[in-house]
Amino acid sequence: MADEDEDIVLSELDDAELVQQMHDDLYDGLKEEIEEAVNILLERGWAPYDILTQALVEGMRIVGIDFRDGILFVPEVLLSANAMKAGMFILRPLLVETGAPKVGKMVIGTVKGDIHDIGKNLVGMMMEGAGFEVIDLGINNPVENYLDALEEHKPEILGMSALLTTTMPYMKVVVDTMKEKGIRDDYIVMVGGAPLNEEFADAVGADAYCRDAAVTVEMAKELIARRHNQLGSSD
Ligand code: B1M
Repeated sequence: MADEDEDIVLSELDDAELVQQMHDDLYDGLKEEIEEAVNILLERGWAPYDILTQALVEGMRIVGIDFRDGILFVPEVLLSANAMKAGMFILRPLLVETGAPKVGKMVIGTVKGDIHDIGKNLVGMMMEGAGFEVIDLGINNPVENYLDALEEHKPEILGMSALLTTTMPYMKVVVDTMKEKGIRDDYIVMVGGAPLNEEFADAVGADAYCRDAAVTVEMAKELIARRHNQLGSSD
């Protein structure tokens, strides 16, 4: 693909061609091209969220299919992930920019054994954009990290991310430990990640399964409002 791409001037492509080219460039792990294209779309008046979903997330979805099918391997996917992160880095301040008062606090981290963080980062960005304060614990978190952060930051919400079928059961370890310590009901527990579903979230004792970042924001607002109403009526 590189040879054909040498002569392509990104700024000369129309929007649809540029988005298509971004999918290709993400696939090829071309960080600088992704940065340039994100800036071009911003200059053309695209909303940051549309660039994120239509160009970056969709591009990563395509990468995921070929990774699954053994066409792409870890080193190549790492380059794609780096290119995606570079695009997200440009969009981040635009997505999190909000004059709104803080509506709540969330601690979020990827569970032990799992180093996938693109989806979690995106959730964090969207939550910040919606007025939440977000404490990001990063990747590969054992239960102690979550518990320490809950004690230190006293958030309303604990968010956990897992992208592997082998790591998602760890969410139950965290929830069960919270139950043992008698603190489970002090928090709203929200979980997400590509292999999860509603049934799994119920099984591990979470309050909500979040299919994507936008759903996470809506769900967080709803659950916090519900909690405030419950606390209000029990006074
Ligand atoms: Co990985 N990987 N990977 N990988 N990787 C998957 C997950 C996989 C499905 C690919 C495949 O086979 N099709 C597969 C898992 C299969 C399975 O478990 N059944 C897989 C595998 C096997 C592996 C390795 C084991 C490969 C190996 O080493 N042989 C290895 C594991 C490493 C480890 O964690 N211990 C590995 C490594 C990697 C890279 C390092 C190369 C890279 C990660 C880079 C990084 O994150 N910094 C990588 C990537 C990029 C992927 C895919 C291609 C893309 C993931 C992604 O970023 N998606 C992925 C394929 C796929 O998911 N289809 C794959 C884009 C992102 C925006 O979506 O993360 O789903 P997502 O997040 C969404 C929602 O899920 C939700 O909102 C997000 C935004 O809308 N969400 C939450 C996520 N977390 C949430 C938390 C919340 C709420 C919502 O809290 C409230």
